Amino acid sequence: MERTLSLIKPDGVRKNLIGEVIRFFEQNGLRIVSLKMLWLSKKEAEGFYVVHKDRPFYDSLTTFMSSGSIVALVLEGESAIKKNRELMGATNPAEALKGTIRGNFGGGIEENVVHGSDSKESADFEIPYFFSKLEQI
Ligand code: FUP
Repeated sequence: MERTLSLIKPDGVRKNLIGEVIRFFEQNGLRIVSLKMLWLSKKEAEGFYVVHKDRPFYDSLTTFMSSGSIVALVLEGESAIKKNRELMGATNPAEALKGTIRGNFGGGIEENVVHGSDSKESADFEIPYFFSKLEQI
């Protein structure tokens, strides 16, 4: 069993996709072990995406990620990191397969509805960024 962090981004929340996304995870064998709704400050979004700090899209991405409420989830399942990435689809919704979250609902490379840890190392940084030990049931 593996765990991964998922975020429903501000565009996903604005488009009323919280239930749809959560149901999709559950229907595809990922179990929700932690869940919360919150609104990141610009600083908190910068800390989360610090790995991208030298990229040209960093300022825009972190402004977007702090533009509204998000939902943070810890998902658990066999190969949960890879499985979640498959369910999300490619980063750019224009390249994401239909039937994936980004393929179905993404509005653009920035407004791509969901985030998911891309490796065990990322998950180990990202899960505790949002959830204390007590919240990781
Ligand atoms: P992903 O892991 O699929 O979310 O993609 P990346 O880690 O490569 O990028 C993180 C986020 O930065 C993406 F979700 C969207 C944003 N991004 C841009 O806004 N422009 C780009 O050119 C690439 C990524």
